[in-house]
Amino acid sequence: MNSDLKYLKRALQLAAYGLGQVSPNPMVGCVLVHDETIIGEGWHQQYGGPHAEVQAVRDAIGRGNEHLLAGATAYVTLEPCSHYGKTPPCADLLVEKRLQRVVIGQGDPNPLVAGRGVARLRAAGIAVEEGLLEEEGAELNRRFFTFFGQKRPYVILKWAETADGYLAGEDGKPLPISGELSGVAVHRWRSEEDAILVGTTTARVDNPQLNVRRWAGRNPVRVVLDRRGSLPPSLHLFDGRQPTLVLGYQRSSALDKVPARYLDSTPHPIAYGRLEPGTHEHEIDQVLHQMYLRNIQSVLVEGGATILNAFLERGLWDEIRRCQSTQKRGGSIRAPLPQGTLRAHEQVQEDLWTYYRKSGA
Ligand code: AOF
Ligand code: ZN
Repeated sequence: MNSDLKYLKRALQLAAYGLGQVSPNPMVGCVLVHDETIIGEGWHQQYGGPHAEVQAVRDAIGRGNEHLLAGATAYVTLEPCSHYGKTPPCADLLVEKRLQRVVIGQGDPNPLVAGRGVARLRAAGIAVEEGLLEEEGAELNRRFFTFFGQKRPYVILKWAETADGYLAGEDGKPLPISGELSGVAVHRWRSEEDAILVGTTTARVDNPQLNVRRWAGRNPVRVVLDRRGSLPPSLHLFDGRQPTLVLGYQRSSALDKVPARYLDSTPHPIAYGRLEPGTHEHEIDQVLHQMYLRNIQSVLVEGGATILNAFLERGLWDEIRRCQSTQKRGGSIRAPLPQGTLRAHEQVQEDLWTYYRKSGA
């Protein structure tokens, strides 16, 4: 393997440590190399925290390698930023430390940066090579690229079905389908996405909390579709413990009963997003757009059948995670038919998980 690729792959490995910690920022890694030796490395560890390049420079300094930065090569998985955001521009830092060469995995689609980071480096006389690790980077940051490329969050559909293909029992009540370890995996997945979405029936019948309890990680934004604003205020969803977005054609009457301190306040606001009746826009497009407007880059759709099928019919989804138990239980609500390209099977205790990607993706 050529050594540029070798160091970029190392940087990508570091970037991946940011999963579940950095969104809506991308996962980014950086490796600094002098004379075929790594003198410092780092990754973007936390949303709002220092970027990968800053971490790597600090690491080099901490190791007593500051004098080696001038003339070194920086390997960064994403184009170094050029804007004053939560932190000053990384491109400026690389210029200031007099790096000689910068090798970049792929460009940054964020309009605040796109191309400007590279232009700034070149203007300072730094040799820049771009686009050496696009495919792997696009896979790692698929949420971030979908958000900027398609102007909607990345959509993961998740459901658990019985061996005979049901989502819910005869009475419409949830069935205990997946086992202990599958439950832990689902909580880990919740911590990896910006939002979880459920439909009205699931909210009413299951009364879910939609938080991360069985894994140490961030809570996602809860999003609930409440078309006619009919959900009762007693639901966990309205407890103000987590940011919550209620989407409907009518403002939910539950919102009038929610204590004022929860409504559009920090840290845990409950917000209402209006869906417009009678527009040509499909409901699912509107649901995703409301999330896009709030900078939500990914969403785990946890049911029920109506909303899962709506996403499938509209073709607006990116991944499916389907859990099949070994037990037949009979039921009333049939599980959706998965589509797309089968990527992997995973046996988790008694459960078989199957992962699909949209064909062509
Ligand atoms: C980099 N290195 O490690 C990351 C970058 O609000 P801020 O200041 O954190 O900026 C966020 C934007 O910066 C984000 O949308 C993306 O364009 C870029 N992320 N850039 O040079 C990094 N995480
Ligand atoms: Zn930066």
